[in-house]
Formats: sequence, C-alpha cells, structure tokens
Amino acid sequence: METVFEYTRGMLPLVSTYCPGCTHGIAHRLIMEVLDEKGDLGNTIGVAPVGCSIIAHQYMNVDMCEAAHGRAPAVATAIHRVHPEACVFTYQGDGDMASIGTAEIVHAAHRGEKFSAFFINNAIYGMTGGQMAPTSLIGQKTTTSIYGRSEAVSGKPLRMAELIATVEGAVYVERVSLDSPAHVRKAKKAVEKAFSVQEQRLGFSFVEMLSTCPTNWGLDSVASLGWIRDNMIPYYPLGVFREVE
Ligand SMILES: Cc1ncc(C[n+]2csc(CCOP(=O)(O)OP(=O)(O)O)c2C)c(N)n1
Repeated sequence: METVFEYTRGMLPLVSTYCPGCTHGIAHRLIMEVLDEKGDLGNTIGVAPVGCSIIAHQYMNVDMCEAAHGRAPAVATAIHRVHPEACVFTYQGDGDMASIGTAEIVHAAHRGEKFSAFFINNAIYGMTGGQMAPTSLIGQKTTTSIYGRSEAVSGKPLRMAELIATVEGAVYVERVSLDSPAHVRKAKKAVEKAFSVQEQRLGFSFVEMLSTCPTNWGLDSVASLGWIRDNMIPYYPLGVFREVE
C-alpha cells in the first residue's frame, strides 16, 4: 500500500491545545517536518519565548529552551555560539518580536548570527487576550484599540521582513502565508531554505509566516484564513526580500 501521509516524528503525538483554526500548529509542523526530513531532529535546539507558543517545547520533538519575552534571539545567539555545530532556531510571535523584542532581532541580524528566525505574525497579542500589536492593521479592532487601530495614534503597522531585509547581516529573508494549501507548500520551501542557509553557515535567515488568531479576531477558522488573504497579504506582500548568494 502506498503511504500518502505520515505524522512527522518531529511532532510529539499529543492533542493540540491551540484554539481551533489557529495556524501555530501548521507552523510547528512545517518546521519539524523539515528537520525530520533533513535528519536533524537530534541536532536541533529551538528557542520559544512567551506567547501562545510558549508551550512549543511540549510539541516539538527537539531540544528546546524558553526565553524571556522578546529575548529569543539573544538566547539563540548564545546557544549557537556555544554549539556552532547545532541547528538553532527561534520561534516568535509579533507581540514578542515586533514590540518588546525589536532590538534583539535587529541586532541578531546585524551581527549576522547564524541561526534561523521564524516569525509568526498574527497581527495581535494572542496569549494575553487580543491586545494591539505593532503589526495590527489600520482599523483592526483589538482589546486596546476598540474603535480600530488609528494611524494618528499608533502609526502604520510594522513590516518586519522588509525591516530585517535592510540589515546587512541578514542573508535570507522571506514572507510566506499559512492561509491555503498552496501557500503552506511555499512556506515549507522557505523553511527548507532557511535551514539550508544555516547549514552552509552563510548567515542569518528569517521567515515571516502570516498566521491566524481566530479567537482574538472574533472569526471562525475558515473566515480567519480569508482575513489573511483579504486584509493581511495586501499590506504584507509575500515573497523573498533578501537573498545574498
Ligand atoms: C516582560 C513581559 N511583558 C509582558 C508579558 C506578557 N505577555 C505574554 S505573551 C505576550 C504577547 C504575545 O503575543 P505574540 O508574541 O504576538 O504571540 P501570540 O500569543 O499571538 O502567538 C505578552 C505581552 C510577559 N510575559 N513578559
């Protein structure tokens, strides 16, 4: 019989505690599937700071380390410098990376740290109850922007992939989306590329994944995928923003 699907050994066989329709699970699986296919599960150390994915270590079948809010790039820097032969990645939300941790990620890229950063942009603070993030869209209603994000008060949403792409130490920067099967397949290619850049010791690699937060967006699973397509992708275009050969 032909095997058409196998549960990756990269994910432990547990019931997910993420909300229905949340794409953290897809992001987890893509990263772990790639590591499994590369035979790197035993040689990988991941760093997940606070945010909904604080429990990533429960699901990901690799060594994992927690970090304080926004500080995963500093922790990953230390780990990779102590274990230069290991595959090291960070997994950060937008509240984490684009707000309290902005300096950390910019300077990790600036120093050309040779780990891979995965940025899960769901345009909101998920874990803490749906507050506005720097990536929330203009007009987006959150618990701290109840009439919708206003440009006059909060500025325009921060585009992290474009920002990191301006940093000389970054070698590969791409934005992908988890809203459709075709985009998920592309996202997997981006994860593969990020790890291959790291494997070749070329420098810092960064993949932003547009992601859902149905609970805090107040939408069901299917509508959330549509919200990425209709609202996020027009503001956060997909593609490669930097690739240094
Ligand atoms: C120093 C510090 N400040 C604030 C918090 C509270 N806090 C926990 S997670 C979080 C934001 C999470 O949002 P995001 O990074 O976008 O991840 P998501 O939960 O949406 O996946 C905040 C503000 C904290 N844990 N530590």
